[in-house]
Parts: sequence; structure tokens; C-alpha cells
Amino acid sequence: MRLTRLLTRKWAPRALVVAALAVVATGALAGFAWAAQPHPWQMGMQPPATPVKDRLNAFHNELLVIIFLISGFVMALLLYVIVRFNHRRNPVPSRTSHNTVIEMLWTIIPVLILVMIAIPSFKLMYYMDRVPNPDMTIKVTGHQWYWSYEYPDQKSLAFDSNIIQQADLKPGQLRLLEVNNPLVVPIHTNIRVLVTSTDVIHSWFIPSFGVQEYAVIGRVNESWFNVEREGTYYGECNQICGVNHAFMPIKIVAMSKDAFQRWLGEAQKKFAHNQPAEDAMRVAAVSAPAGN
Ligand SMILES: [Cu+2]
Repeated sequence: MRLTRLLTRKWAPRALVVAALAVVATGALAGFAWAAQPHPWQMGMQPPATPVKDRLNAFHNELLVIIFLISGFVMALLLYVIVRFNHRRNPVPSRTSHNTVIEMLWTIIPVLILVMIAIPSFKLMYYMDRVPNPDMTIKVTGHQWYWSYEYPDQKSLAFDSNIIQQADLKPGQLRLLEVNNPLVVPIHTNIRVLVTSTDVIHSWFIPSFGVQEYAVIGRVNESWFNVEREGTYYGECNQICGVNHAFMPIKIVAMSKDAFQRWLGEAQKKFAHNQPAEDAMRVAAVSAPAGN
């Protein structure tokens, strides 16, 4: 048979060795912890920085085991059939066409496997959905083509976050990921994120937080994160939103609660012109026609 001949040629064992080496190298690279940003030749995911991403990673690894077991089992069956039932060893094939037991098994076992996957998957989805006791709220608004951030609990601090153009990058700044005003958050804080848009659909995506939320016009979508350690985290708009879709990155700086309070004081001065002045709101309320 053709396959038997193929296997006995010399290149076959060599190809197997190369494939094995490739698998080992991939595993080694995937295990390497990258910084919370994309990296050349990156193989694995960015290291988790929130409890949600920890659980997503664990779930991903569990699924990987199941996938490997299923693939190995199917591969072994195929090899067995090729070797045991080839034309030479099995010249007169059996005419069997039905076997109730096997047909039951190959229906019920996959269903059980899917249920086994679905239960932790749904648990995780509800865990990711919303946080029961948020310590603070951040509102994220997508625009063509930048993000704006608001801190409604902190005297409505608000600012825009625009990409730094390639020509203006300083040494060490990341191309296509650096912004003028990053989102700053305290660590060890349950932060509720409200995501919306003013023009088209965007998506606010931070890989190492496990957060990916659609920004939809006229709708508020909710997500949350609790950053476990200080650092800088990068993300991108993850929904094709027009010609500059690739140029509206997300940069988040997570700092200690004390440092965050200091930053807050400075930011409230720096972005004071963005805040809806309380006086202006009062005037508007007073001058509204009576009877409304
Ligand atoms: Cu976008």
C-alpha cells in the first residue's frame, strides 16, 4: 500500500523528529512570561493581571488537555484502522453497517464532554459579567478614532486618550500602542467599567485583564476588573470601526492606591477644563422653563 511505502522511506523519521522539536520549542516559548504587551514572535497569551484573566487562563489550559486527549484518541483510531484494516491485511472487508452500542456511545460521550465544558464556561461567563460590589466606576467612550475616559466618582474627571503618532514617539515608547493620556487605575480595587460609543461600534479590549466589551451607540455595556499588580497594560480597539481602527490603542497604568490619589489630584487640575462646571449646571437648571 502507498502509505506503508511512504512510511518506510528515510525522510519520514526525519520529518517526525523535526515535528517533535517544533512542538517542544512551541511549548517552551508558550511557557515564557511576556510583558503585558505584544511581543515579536509571541506564542502564548499575555500574563494575567486580574482574577478574571487568571480564570480564563486556567479554563483555556483545561480545554487544551481535553482537546489533546480527543485529538490523540482520534489519531490513534485512524492509525489503527490504517494498519489493521488495510487492503493487504484485510482483503475481505466485513459488511457490518450498524452497531447500536457504538452509535449510542459516540452520541452520548461527546454530549457528556460538551456538558463538562459548558458548566465551568457558564460559571466563568457570569463571574466576568459584573462585579457585585464595585469600589469605583470608570466610563469608557469610543469615538472615531480615540477613547475618552470619565471617572464619575471623582468629581467627573474626564479626558481623551489619543495615540502618539509614530513620528512623535520617544525612545522606549511602543509604536501604535502609546497614548497621550493613559487610563490610570488603583490596584486591588473592584473597578466597574461602563463602555459606550458616540459614533460606530468599537470594542474595548485589554488582553491581560480578560476584558473585551463592545462600545455601542446608545447602549451601556458593563464589565469589571481588579488589577492584581502595578504595571502598564496595553490593549486595542477590537472591532473594525473605520479607517483609523488600528490607531486607537488603550494604555492603562495601574498604581498603588496612594499613588492613584496623588495622580487624581494632579489630573483634576490638568483636565479641569473638561469637567462640567457645577455652576454652569446650576445655571442651566435654574433657567430651564418652569413646569418641566
Ligand atoms: Cu474603534
